[in-house]
Amino acid sequence: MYSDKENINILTALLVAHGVRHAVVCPGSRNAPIVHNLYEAKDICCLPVTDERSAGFQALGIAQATQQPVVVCVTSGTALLNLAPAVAEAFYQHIPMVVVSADRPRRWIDQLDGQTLPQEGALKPFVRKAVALPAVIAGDEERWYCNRLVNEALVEAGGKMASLKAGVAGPVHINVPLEEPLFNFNTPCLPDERVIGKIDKGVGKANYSFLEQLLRRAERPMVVVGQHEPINDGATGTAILRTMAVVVAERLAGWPDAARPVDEALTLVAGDDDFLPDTIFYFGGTLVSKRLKQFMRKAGQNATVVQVTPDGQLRDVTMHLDYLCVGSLEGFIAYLGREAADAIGTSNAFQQRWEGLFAHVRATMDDECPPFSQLAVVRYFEQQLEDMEYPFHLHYANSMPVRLANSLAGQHVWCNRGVNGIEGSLSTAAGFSIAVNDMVFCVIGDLSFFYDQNALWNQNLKGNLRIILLNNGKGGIFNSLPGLEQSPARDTLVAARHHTTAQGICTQNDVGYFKADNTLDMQRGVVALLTENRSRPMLLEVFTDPESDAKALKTHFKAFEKRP
Ligand SMILES: Cc1ncc(C[n+]2csc(CCOP(=O)(O)OP(=O)(O)O)c2C)c(N)n1
Ligand SMILES: [Mg+2]
Repeated sequence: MYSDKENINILTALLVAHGVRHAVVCPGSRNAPIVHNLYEAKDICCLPVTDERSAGFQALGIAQATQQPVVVCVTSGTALLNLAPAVAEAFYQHIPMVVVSADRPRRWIDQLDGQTLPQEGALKPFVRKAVALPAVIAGDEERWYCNRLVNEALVEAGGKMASLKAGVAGPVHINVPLEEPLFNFNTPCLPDERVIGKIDKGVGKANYSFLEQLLRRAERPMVVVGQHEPINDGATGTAILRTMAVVVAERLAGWPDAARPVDEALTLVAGDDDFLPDTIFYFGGTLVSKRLKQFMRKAGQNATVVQVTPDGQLRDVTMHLDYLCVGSLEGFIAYLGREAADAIGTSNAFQQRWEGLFAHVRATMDDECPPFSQLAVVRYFEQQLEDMEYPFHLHYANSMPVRLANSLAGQHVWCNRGVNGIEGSLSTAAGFSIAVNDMVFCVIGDLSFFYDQNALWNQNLKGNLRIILLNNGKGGIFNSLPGLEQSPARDTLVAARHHTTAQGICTQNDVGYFKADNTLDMQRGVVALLTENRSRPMLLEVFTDPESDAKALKTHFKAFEKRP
């Protein structure tokens, strides 16, 4: 029988799954339930050592000899600190040692309780990863969190799949706070835990051949690309990937194909399992679309999910990650171009289904005729851009602008999507425009613009910076949060409603200023912005009504609620 503590059972199941076969255990009451579980797990051989300092070095020796990750399990308090010398040694020798420390619940730290000191991060400089598990698992999301933390630590230690070589292995620390009662052992078996494997067989080819095999084996493969710089090279590899998998890429992804408006497509296929992939390859950074993340989470339940990152950092966006593969999209494209030319033209029914879907979305959007709103401005601007023959770069600010870009932009879009702040979008576009001679367009909302107006206080700005200010007099995004309309504070305090215009700011900073509050003036303004020759920046301020903005967007998505 195992402990009744869920966090300990998740930990034990994953230690076994990640290849731990030896545990050096030190005496204590708080860690006794963990030691009990290690004893019960028949795959793990336990070795008792009282002196924790020595226990750490004995674990080091076992790991050296077996080339497997070894656990050293201690109780709370100074017991943990006594492991520091061995952990430091393991760090510089790249030895996979897994420190498991029992702890009191957080609320008892620094309250003069017995054998208690701040344990989280106590070994920080000398471990590859330190995690603190939840004390109590309350619900599915916390269960996922606990599983993910243990996987993260064991992947970093260099457990299952990772080759134990310099740079990819080393000590990690898992701190386990435990609530009393500690000693109930009535759980008959360990849970069946999701195991994340790390594919890191050295730079390049080996990792990519793993991806290629998975891609060829999949019946319904989907490549999802998050934020990524424009992909300009590797036309052959791109073409191969396109025929081997459905590629779902937002406009921030730099994927070189025609628009594939993902929110619209996913609205259309909601609930239709024929569109679910059996394998998901996730490249790049953040995703804008909440629908896409939810879709990946649903699909991930029954799909193999691989995340490919250059830095080997695990980000469990889908909540169902199976493999973390070290590599890059450019690297994989180049690899496919060299090694997988035979795959060209192999698109299957699943891909054709998705291609048909995107074609339908594009056709529906072409026929759309939105009323005057932010949506109509961005739509018109993007349509006019298609006819421009000069090179340009698109910056969209956070909030509604980047969401509109996701639906309507024809090209790669830059956006501060690392943390989604509204404070620096204009400054980023301004800096970009100083560094290039191409045209740089920045589409930005009013709060983001007025927040960052100092970006225009810069003598080095040139005529290549062109700004469309979508002024709806507040944070319009707060109109789209269901339930918030019940609060009388929504408009004035949450959405910061105001009546400011940018005219004075433009005059003060020698920025050309145009304004529009109707379709005709907006269209004239956009054309001027795209075509006028100027030595200083230009700005078009378009005034819209936030209610009309929200309504236009609602109507837009309504068209995708029913399949043809
Ligand atoms: C630095 C920072 N502060 C606050 C927020 C929260 N926030 C997200 S969107 C938003 C409103 C943005 O309004 P606006 O730029 O006018 O765009 P709109 O929603 O009207 O399209 C705010 C305040 C944030 N993302 N970053
Ligand atoms: Mg606004």
